[in-house]
Amino acid sequence: MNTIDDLIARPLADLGATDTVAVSVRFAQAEAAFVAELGRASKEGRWEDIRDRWMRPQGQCILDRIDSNWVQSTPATLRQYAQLELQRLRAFIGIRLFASAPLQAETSDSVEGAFKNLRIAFDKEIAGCTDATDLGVSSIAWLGRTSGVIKLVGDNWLKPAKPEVKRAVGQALNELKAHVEAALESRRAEIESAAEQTALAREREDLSLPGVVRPLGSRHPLRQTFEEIERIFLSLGYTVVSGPEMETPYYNFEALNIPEHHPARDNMDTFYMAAPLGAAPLLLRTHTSPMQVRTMEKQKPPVRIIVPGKVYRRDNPDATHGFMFHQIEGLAVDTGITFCDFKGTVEYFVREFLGPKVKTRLRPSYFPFTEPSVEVDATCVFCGGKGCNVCKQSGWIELFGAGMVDPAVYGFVNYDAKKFSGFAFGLGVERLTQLKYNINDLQLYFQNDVRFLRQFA
Ligand code: 2NL
Repeated sequence: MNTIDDLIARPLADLGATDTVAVSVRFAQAEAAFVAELGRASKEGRWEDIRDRWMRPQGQCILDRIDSNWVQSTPATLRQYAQLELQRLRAFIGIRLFASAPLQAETSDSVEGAFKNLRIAFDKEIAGCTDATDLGVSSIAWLGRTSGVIKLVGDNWLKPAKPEVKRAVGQALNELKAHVEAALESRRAEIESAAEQTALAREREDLSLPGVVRPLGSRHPLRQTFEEIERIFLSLGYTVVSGPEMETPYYNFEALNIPEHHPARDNMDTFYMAAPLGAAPLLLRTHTSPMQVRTMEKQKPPVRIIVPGKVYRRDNPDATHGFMFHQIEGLAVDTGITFCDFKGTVEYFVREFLGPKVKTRLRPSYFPFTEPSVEVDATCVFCGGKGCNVCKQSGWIELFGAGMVDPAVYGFVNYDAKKFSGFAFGLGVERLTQLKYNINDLQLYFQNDVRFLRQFA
């Protein structure tokens, strides 16, 4: 059985030198043991036994044994704390024994004296309360329904009081109870407002402190190029559209005049998704052209769109290759669009993008979806056309591919190829960014190294 004697036998030193909570728990156990013993003993009218056991014989009563076995044997760091706990326990027990002893009062004056003692003890206790927890403990100690001091006084003083003093005892008890309640309440208010004051002081903003600098970050160079190119084509009346990165072979190849086994598929080897048996396979788009086809399916000319986005081709990464890159493709279809409109648009774009001094030239090329097809070159932005390492001494730099839309493509989207004509182009965003900023390694775009990225802030 875990009696108070067992408890006392175990020194606090076992607890570890820093644990005040463990010390408090021990004292709370002792207090609970006392309350239980007193409750049992009072019913049998044996309160004196309890008093003798807990307080009387010097050095042998429980409180003195707690002092020597717990407090004195406790490491120095905890001793002061344990001493306070013991002091509290002594007061607690003293008051309860006092309230349990029959009232030795023949006159109302002596009744007053007895109650005054309780009141002094209470006032002292409540003055020592510094927080809501302390107050809660005191509130239960005094007002607790089963073993609070007020209840003990009611049982032990009021109930057995002689008729001559009963009225005075009742009145004094009511006054004490009212005092206890009011004092607890006002002390609670005091503690709360003090806590609020401290919190306010702590939380007050000091407007003279320097602000917190939050790094803003910057747009990725590729994003900057996207936005620059979009701005140029928006100013020409184009609309920006985007679409899925997962496509069907029909939109990525067939509708663009690239049938199966066409050699143009060779350099567009790409990533196919596993499809359920019998279902059409899906692939990662190799260019953003599928979205132009989708737009033409939905919309009759005039069409003026650019389609920015990610595209994928199976490739081994190095300074000039990656398995993913960014494209902006453009498409203009209307009645009477000629190669001349195409040239004018290309020149306007290149001058807006690289500056007014840059000249352009067109070289014949091949794409399955355009006829004729061209490569657009610009005079080298690094040497002004004189010849340097970047342009391999030619004075020209290849910018992008383009051409007049092959009439075969119109067949797939139900456009009348006799009525409508147009041009299309495909810009590599990495390449154009590289030219503008003289970046020599494609992989730098995707490594997220802030030393690289900060240069474009
Ligand atoms: C390049 C060249 C090009 C197109 C893309 C296109 C789209 C449709 C119809 C006709 Cl729907 N053409 N796109 C045309 C010429 C060139 O891209 O070097 N891309 C990185």
